[in-house]
Amino acid sequence: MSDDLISAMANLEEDKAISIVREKILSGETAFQIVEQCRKGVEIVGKRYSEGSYYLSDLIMSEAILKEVMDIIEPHFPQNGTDSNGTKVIIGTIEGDIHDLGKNIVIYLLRSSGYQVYDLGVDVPPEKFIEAIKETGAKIVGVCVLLTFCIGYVKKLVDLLEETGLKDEVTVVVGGYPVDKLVKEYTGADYVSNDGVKALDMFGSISKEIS
Ligand code: B12
Repeated sequence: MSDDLISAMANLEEDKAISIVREKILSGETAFQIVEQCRKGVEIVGKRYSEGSYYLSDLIMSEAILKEVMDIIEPHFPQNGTDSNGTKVIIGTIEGDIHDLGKNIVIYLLRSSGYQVYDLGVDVPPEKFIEAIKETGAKIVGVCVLLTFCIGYVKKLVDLLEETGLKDEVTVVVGGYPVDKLVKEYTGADYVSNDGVKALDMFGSISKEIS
């Protein structure tokens, strides 16, 4: 994987990043490959921020560049529409957290594969997920979390699902940068993923299982 886009994103070189993205599309790189390189670039932005060499304004800048890139590459994602049976999915970023770029990518991928997605937005309290499950009858719940101190709210959501007797009715998939096996164990979620493209296959298997 070439590093030019990763470093342009990491160094917040907006014009350079955009022109590299356009070149990559022309040379046949897929939208998936481009997203992954951008994700790696903003991961470096995050590292520099936590080390103190970047500021909040730099995080905001990385968001702006990533949004521009998404506008360019969105039409280049494949439109599958085949393996989902129109399965309903509820998705939202958990309470306390407003990061939504990754969630929006996942929503885009799901919709272009034929899923019926209900986007609850950001900073969503566990209770609101429960209401939405009852209203829509969705059997898959996607939860996005990037802030580690919000992972407790994901656990609260899974606990609430247990309490309301809905846990066996739905499959909970948690996604986001810090998500790993430990988060799965701690929260009681069914699946975790920090890669939106791989998550699409996961949604495909879940959809087949429940239909
Ligand atoms: C951009 C950014 C912001 C933007 C967010 C803009 C937006 N609309 O989302 C802004 C500037 C607003 C922001 C604010 C803050 N941020 Co911020 N931010 C980032 C940054 C640099 C990139 C995040 C991103 O968009 N990545 C790109 C996307 C594509 O990747 P992704 O989210 O991982 O998504 C992929 C997968 O995870 C997966 N996925 C994502 N969601 C889902 C959901 C499901 C269901 C599935 C299956 C898969 C899936 O698919 C995606 C595609 O592969 C990260 C650094 C990092 N390493 O992530 C810090 C980071 C997340 N932020 C951080 C912090 C601290 C903050 C602030 C607290 C800063 C502050 N002092 O105010 C605030 C918090 C605001 C809040 N209450 O949420 C920390 C969190 C540290 C921690 N341990 O919790 C990070 C890690 C930076 C750091 N290293 O310190 N941030």
